Amino acid sequence: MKIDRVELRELQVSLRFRFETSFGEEQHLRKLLLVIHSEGLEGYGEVTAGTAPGYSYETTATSWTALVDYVLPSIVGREFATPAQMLAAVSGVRGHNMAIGGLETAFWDLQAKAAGMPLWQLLGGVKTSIPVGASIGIQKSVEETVATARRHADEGYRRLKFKIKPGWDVAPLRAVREALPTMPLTVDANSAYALTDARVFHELDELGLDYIEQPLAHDDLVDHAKLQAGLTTALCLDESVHSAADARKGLELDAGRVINLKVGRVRGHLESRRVHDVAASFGAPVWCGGMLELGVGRAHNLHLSTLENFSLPGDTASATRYWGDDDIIEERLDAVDGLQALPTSGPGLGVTLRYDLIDTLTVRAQAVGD
Ligand code: OSB
Ligand code: MG
Repeated sequence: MKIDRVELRELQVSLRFRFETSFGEEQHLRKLLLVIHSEGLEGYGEVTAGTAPGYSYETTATSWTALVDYVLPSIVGREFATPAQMLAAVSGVRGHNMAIGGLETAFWDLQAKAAGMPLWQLLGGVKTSIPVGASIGIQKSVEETVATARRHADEGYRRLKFKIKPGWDVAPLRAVREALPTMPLTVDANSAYALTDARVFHELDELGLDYIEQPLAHDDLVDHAKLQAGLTTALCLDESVHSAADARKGLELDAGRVINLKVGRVRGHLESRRVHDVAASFGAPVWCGGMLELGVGRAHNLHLSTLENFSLPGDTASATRYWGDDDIIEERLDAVDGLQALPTSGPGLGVTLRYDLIDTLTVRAQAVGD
């Protein structure tokens, strides 16, 4: 497929809630939408970087620069037969996986459209209905946490994940466990702890959590392995895994027993499939993480989640929960009884862009190519 032109748009959007994590608070966000034009077809991708460098070093602004200055000049005007070929053309760019992931996923959409098949089939998926959970930010009080937990359980979510930070961990989780004795529960520390905090994790170990997500440093595997050795609860790696090689090292070290797979963090669908396969070879489940995506990124997450070894509920919760009526696609990606269906408006990603709305959200736009 020849890449005729790539359009970038930076969008200003607001979440319906303030999302607090151990690394900060988010509500008013900048998001990057990417459209590849090729031979009369359009492929859609979304850059999953944060607005600020709290989760990782990548941001919407660094992604813009990486794409415009280094990635797109090696891509536009050229012809690629496969995502692997396209990735080879940018192999000289170290890091910036979320920026490149936005482009790579758009290329998959394009290829699926050219083949006239749904993206999930091209990816090799086998499921048609995706069980999802919800990721719940740090609340103002234990009572509020329990009330939020009950509300999400009543809405049908299949697993509830709670953000924790030092000083906000065991007490809220004990209260939620008491209120919801049989609900699958997890916690996500986003790297806020050190090995010297092991006591917290031994207390959490008593609560029957499905896993504890990324307790230690964002670039660590060795200390996670030390912590895992003393716990019954599985650790789940998020920030530490940027490639299938990282997944292999983490699982080989027993730094974790579950992987949160985020498409952008590993450079796109091709590497996601490799991470998925490595995890399967270790007998470790994966689940699809979220980065507060708009409809394009959310749809990519759902298509990827159809692969066999996505055996735990993902973070791809209902779009309406985040965006109300203001998602950028026509299709409503809302879970029913904790299950998300795949968007099916045509081949590929199966979504329709709401260009009128997108125009009002756009704060800068640039096209590369003709
Ligand atoms: O660590 O999984 C994370 C959101 C932004 C950055 C990192 C994370 C998250 C979430 C929310 O947990 C996932 C979602 O609801 O999209
Ligand atoms: Mg996480």
